[in-house]
Formats: sequence, C-alpha cells, structure tokens
Amino acid sequence: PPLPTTITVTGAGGQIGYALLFRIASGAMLGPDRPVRLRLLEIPQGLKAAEGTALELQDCAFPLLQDVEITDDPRVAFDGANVAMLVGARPRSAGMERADLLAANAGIFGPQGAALGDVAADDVRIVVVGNPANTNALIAAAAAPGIPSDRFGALTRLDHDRAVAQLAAKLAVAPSAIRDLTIWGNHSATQFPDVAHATVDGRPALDALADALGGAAQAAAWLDDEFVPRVAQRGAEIIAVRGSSSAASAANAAIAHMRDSILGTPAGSTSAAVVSHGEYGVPEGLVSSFPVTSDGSGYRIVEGLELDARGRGRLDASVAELVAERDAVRALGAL
Ligand code: NAX
Repeated sequence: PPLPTTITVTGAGGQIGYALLFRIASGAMLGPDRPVRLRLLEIPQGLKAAEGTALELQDCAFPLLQDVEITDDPRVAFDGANVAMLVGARPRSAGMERADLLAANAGIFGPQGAALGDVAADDVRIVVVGNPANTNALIAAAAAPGIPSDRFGALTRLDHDRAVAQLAAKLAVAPSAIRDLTIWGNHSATQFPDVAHATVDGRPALDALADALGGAAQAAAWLDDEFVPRVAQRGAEIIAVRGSSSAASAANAAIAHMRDSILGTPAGSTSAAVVSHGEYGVPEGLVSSFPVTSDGSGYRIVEGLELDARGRGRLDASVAELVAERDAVRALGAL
C-alpha cells in the first residue's frame, strides 16, 4: 500500500478547518488510494474545538485516515509534513490598522515558516489560506530559506472558481465548459478576474459573451460593471447573506489547489498565488496570483499571455497593493 501522506492543517478548530478536514480524510484531496495522517495546529483557545473535530473524524471511520494529532506547537504540527495548509490567521478586529494586522500575522507566519523549514518533509508543499494570504505566504517563505520558494502558494482558487461560476451562469453553460480563466494579483478587492484568454466549449469566452449579450460593447460593460466587482466582492456578499464568511467553498478551493498541484491540472490552466520570478512585470519575490499549470511537480506560471491596456492597469493596481503590503512588513522588520 502507498505510504501515508502527512497533512498539517492550521486553524483546524475554525470554520474552514471544519469544512476541510473531513474531505481530506475521505480522500477528496489526494484520491481514494492514499492514506493520510492529519496534524491539527491550533492556539490554546482553539484546541478544544479541534479536539471536538477530531472526535467526529474518528466517528466517520474513514478507511484512509491513519491518525490525528492535535497540538499548539508548530514544530510538532509540521514534523514530517508533506502538505501544509495554513488556514489559521489573525482576523482584523474593529479599529485595527493595516500595519497592526500585518504585524499580528507576521508574528504567526514567520514562526510557522521557520518551523516548516526545520521539521517538514523534504517534499513539503504549502498553501496559505489565512488572510492577508499573499503576504502571509511571502513572510512564511522568507522564514524558511531551506524550502524552495516555489513550494509556497496562497489561495486564489476560490476567486478563480467564483469567476468560473459567474461566467458559466451568464452563458448558461456548465462550469466545466470554461477553461483558462485567470485571477491576477492579490487575494483582495483589487484582484483582476480575467476572461481574455478563457474559452467556453473551446471558443473564445469574449466571442461567446458578445453573442449572448448582443455585442462586444455589451460584453465589455458586463465584465467591467458586474463580473469583476461581483467576483472581487463575493466574500462580502457571502458574509452579508450567510452571516459568516465563506467556509465550505474556501475549503473546497484549498483542496482543489493542493490536489491540482500534486496530481496535475487536468484541463488547461487554473489560478494560484505563487512567487514571482518577474513574470508579467510582477516584481520578483512577490506572491501574486497568475495563470498556472502543474504536471504534478508543483505550479508553474503560464507565460506569454497578452494583457491589453485595461488588464495591464488592473494588474498593476493589484501589484501596487502587494508591494505596499510587502514594504509595510519590511518596515516592521518582519522580512
Ligand atoms: P475562523 O476564525 O473560524 O478559524 C480560524 C482558526 O484559526 C481559529 O480556530 C483560531 O483559533 C485559529 N488560529 C488563529 N491563530 C492561529 C495560529 N497562530 N496557529 C494556529 N491556529 C490559529 O476563521 P475561518 O473562517 O476558518 O477563516 C480562516 C482564514 O481564512 C481567515 O484568515 C480568513 O480571512 C481566510 N479566508 C481566506 C480565503 C481565501 O480565499 N484565501 C477565503 C475564505 C477566508 O476568508
């Protein structure tokens, strides 16, 4: 039988953790043949909730789940980790300035990155879900110089899947008909969901939209006035309707991010925030969302796509925000 994969989930007692762990244990992430060992990291006040989740995991009697360990020590949690899903983060509280938020999260992701570098398995892959996800990933990667930086990513797959779903609904097609859509930039309201290279049943999405909406101008107006803001503000829409932030959809996206990195992208590209080497003019070292593919060895940025002036402007604006976050973290001495 294949060796078990050790998967560490931080913030395991929270709502995304609750939606994530059962699906991992059921085989939804790594397939029906790969046994898994779960390591749950929490802060002391979250340990009870994580323990409760672990009791329920036991009650599922999942055939693939070998064991579950719960701890508040990152060095125990990441020991031998092949996959690390960094969900726990410090949320913004009322009156908190951005610098305070970045500092609080640097205090989490710096030590977690260092622990990963010290004790994780040689093949570890890391996805940061906790916000501000891109900059938290940057901080963790910087604290783990022994881990190749391309093993670190931040989650923009939820934004990607939201964009696919909105486009599919507008065109009255199945989400699976849509390929090669891209989220560029930061996982924030400045993100750029881009359909310029997307296809619908093999045909350019822009042509399909123009046909459906009565012309190219109508298609462009829908993209600018409805699609982009709806996708970028979807998190706030979920909070307004559900009364709490996205959980199951975020967990689903985190599973898809890791599954596609490890098992490969089945159909065209997807979106993930990864470390830039200067692609598309994004400054080297920033963790930005790009179009990516994987052959199973990790995400690689798809190069050579054209961005028109409008797209370029949107990407530049989101990258400027990433630069500002990085500079603020540097000013705090956390990078
Ligand atoms: P919850 O508040 O329900 O759970 C977070 C858990 O993390 C808590 O149990 C807390 O005790 C724990 N925690 C805090 N600091 C920790 C630390 N240093 N080590 C280990 N655990 C720690 O939040 P939830 O709804 O699960 O969201 C988790 C994070 O995901 C938030 O930062 C949220 O903003 C972010 N999201 C990111 C998304 C993305 O697409 N990248 C979308 C969904 C979500 O908004």
